[in-house]
Amino acid sequence: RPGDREEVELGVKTRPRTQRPPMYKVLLLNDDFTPMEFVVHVLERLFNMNHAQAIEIMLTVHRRGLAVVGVFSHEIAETKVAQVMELARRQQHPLQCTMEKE
Ligand code: NFA
Repeated sequence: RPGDREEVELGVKTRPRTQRPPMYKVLLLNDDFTPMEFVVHVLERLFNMNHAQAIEIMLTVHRRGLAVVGVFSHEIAETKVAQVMELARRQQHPLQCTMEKE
């Protein structure tokens, strides 16, 4: 049939599909103003980290500029980002949180 070879080469139609939905990394970004203790609090409260884990990840963000703080479905990742941004906004901290497809 015309088109069969191209479809096979492109992986169109014949490519086996998995059922797994894409996952999203939630990233926390460093800034010069948000207090370290606030970041630790956010990580404990919203990302279920213990105090030692939260300090470790906060310091990674502080030193490297950003870190992945969790990997979630699209809906959960969006909720986490919104919750971080809302907590930061309420305390008037410039902390930024984003998400990115894995
Ligand atoms: N860099 C901030 C400070 O020195 C701390 C911080 C860590 C901010 C992680 C944002 C994210 N107070």
